Amino acid sequence: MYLCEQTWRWYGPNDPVSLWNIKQAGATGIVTALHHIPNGEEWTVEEIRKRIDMIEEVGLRWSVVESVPVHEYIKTQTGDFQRYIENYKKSIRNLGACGVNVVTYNFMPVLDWTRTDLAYELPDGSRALRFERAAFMAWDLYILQRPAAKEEYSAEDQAKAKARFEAMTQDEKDLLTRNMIVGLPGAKESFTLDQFRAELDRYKDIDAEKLRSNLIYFLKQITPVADEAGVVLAIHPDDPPYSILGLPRIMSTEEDFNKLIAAVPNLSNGLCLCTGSFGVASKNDLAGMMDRLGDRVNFVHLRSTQRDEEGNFYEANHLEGDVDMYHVMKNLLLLQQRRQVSIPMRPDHGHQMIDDLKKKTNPGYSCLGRMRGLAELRGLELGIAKSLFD
Ligand code: CS2
Ligand code: MN
Repeated sequence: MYLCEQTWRWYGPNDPVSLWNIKQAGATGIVTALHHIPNGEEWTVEEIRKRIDMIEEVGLRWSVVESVPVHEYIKTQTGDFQRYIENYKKSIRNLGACGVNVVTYNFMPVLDWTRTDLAYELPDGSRALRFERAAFMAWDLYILQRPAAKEEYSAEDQAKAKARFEAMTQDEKDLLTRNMIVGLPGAKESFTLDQFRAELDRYKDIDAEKLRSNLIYFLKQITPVADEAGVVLAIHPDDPPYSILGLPRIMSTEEDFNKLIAAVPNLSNGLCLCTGSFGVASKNDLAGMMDRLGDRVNFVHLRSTQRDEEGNFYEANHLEGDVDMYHVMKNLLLLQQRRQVSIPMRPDHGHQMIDDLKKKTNPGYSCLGRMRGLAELRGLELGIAKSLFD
């Protein structure tokens, strides 16, 4: 019987959650990146080996890279992007040579995941990441002051944003800006407002079709190298799964992913099925995607979100919220039996809770909330597995 490989994201030696903590949480695989290497530069065999040694010293294994970041020049095809693609190829070859075989990446312009609140208090006193649409629009219209924003929001939305903005204190505005743009662990960059405007500006002539063709160009170059190096890729979906700040988004639905496969059929062209990201759009049928896209699912992020009619959402407990985790897990289990492999899975984010409330933790990546998530998920998986196959 094939069960998931239980993995855990670790930000490297500076992560307040240590490798021993992770071992005690019961994960066996590590998901990490060489965050100290500047975005776009080659990951050398030497640096990769150092990291492997650290991980293996406590009896864990480096299962998945998350992420080898894709430089903005590659996404926009500007500057010396071809050099960055060559570096990306080298990093993939080096990872493959060292036996690290799954590489996650995303192709979201400028920002990785976007939230307005990184410490939203839930009724049980734990804290979650949240996207509040009115605060987001208020930031876009009145703090960032993006010129096109006015044409993109309805009069009703603009009124909501205005009221929300006027009710904010200066401290709240500053915090909102920090949450939006100053960079999250694992995110690529941190910006000032002006730098951020300049980053957005790079995309003024890039619509979704152009961005998609840039991604396809990138994949056409990278996948043959990955195929040869024994590495599989896993593109992470957009979070949230729709366009924000006028930026194009091209990995928000099942159809988006199918287009990539049609354009670049190489076997290494795969998906990171992140239920929390895709799940924000109610039209995404997550359990069905697990089944239909299964042959290309190389990595799985399990978490849930709770949406409302206003377009807000917060990250719910792993087995609660809108994601139908039971059917997602059931199909993941069936998929693993069909393919005869264990697929790496990690609890993607968790609430800040219990003693972690007193600690400085990486937003979404404190220990105890993820430990709760992983424990629930492995129990769910084992329960389904035993009832199906025992
Ligand atoms: C992650 C993403 O924390 C998260 O939600 O799933 O930040 C993910 O690491 C990147 O998008 C992958 O490149
Ligand atoms: Mn994810």
